[in-house]
Amino acid sequence: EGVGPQEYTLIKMEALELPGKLSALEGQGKVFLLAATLRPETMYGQTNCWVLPEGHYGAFRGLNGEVWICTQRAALNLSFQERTPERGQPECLLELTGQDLIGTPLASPNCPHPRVYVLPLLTILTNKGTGVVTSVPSDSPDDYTALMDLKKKPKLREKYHVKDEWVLPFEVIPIIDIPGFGTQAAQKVCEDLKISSQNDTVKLAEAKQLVYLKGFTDGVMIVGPHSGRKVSEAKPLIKEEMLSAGQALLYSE
Ligand code: A2H
Repeated sequence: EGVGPQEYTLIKMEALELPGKLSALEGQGKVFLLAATLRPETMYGQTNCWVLPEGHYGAFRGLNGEVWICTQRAALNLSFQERTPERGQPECLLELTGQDLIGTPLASPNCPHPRVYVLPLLTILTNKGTGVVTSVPSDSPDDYTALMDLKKKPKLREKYHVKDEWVLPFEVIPIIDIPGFGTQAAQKVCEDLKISSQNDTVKLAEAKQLVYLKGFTDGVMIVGPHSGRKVSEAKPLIKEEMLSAGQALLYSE
């Protein structure tokens, strides 16, 4: 944990349908899941979205008549950062669990798939970010391992009512070349360290450290409008593009 505040980019992942309990939001405006990331330049590699199945979430009144889904804690922080209509009093339209969100189809900025799905990640912390994470298995060891767990374990899919078609068609998308690690750095590091599941938290922390530092300092984008540029140069540009297009917002805690 660092000392100063952490600034996240919140990626607005739009619900394309409102299945199950979410149908109560019909007619309330566009509905977005807000995914907190430190790596806005990696959105070209998104394959799904993660929530904690037993986590508590809410659908809150956001700006411009939109509905934003995140934890209560994040909604309160957003309201004090002048990013909801009423300072200090985020309006909760609907209480949800992570399980209620699983299977929701989403459209996300810079994502090559027109729709990706909300899936369960068991290591999400609800006291960090928004409790919603966008999944980039090419560059995040957590995301890679959790996606492989779901692909390899039909029982795990069954337990969280995850349909095969929300997982099996989605492959790792190479987006960044890291000298020495290649274009699927998360996979390489997870294999090198022999990480066997998302619960292998000690090794995953080591893997994250390795890929994260190397990716930022030596990585080169191989997709998108900044292809050929270093990650460290592309990152602020891509972040600014999404912010000014209204596809993302800033959040700190
Ligand atoms: B990152 P830090 Cl490609 N619980 O985004 C668990 N993990 C969370 C979270 C939560 N509540 N909120 C955000 N995160 C994840 C992309 C990414 C991320 C890549 C590579 C590394 C990476 C795609 N997922 O993070 O503890 C989010 O995943 C490695 C550090 O605040 C967010 O950025 O340092 C990162 O962890 C924030 O972690």
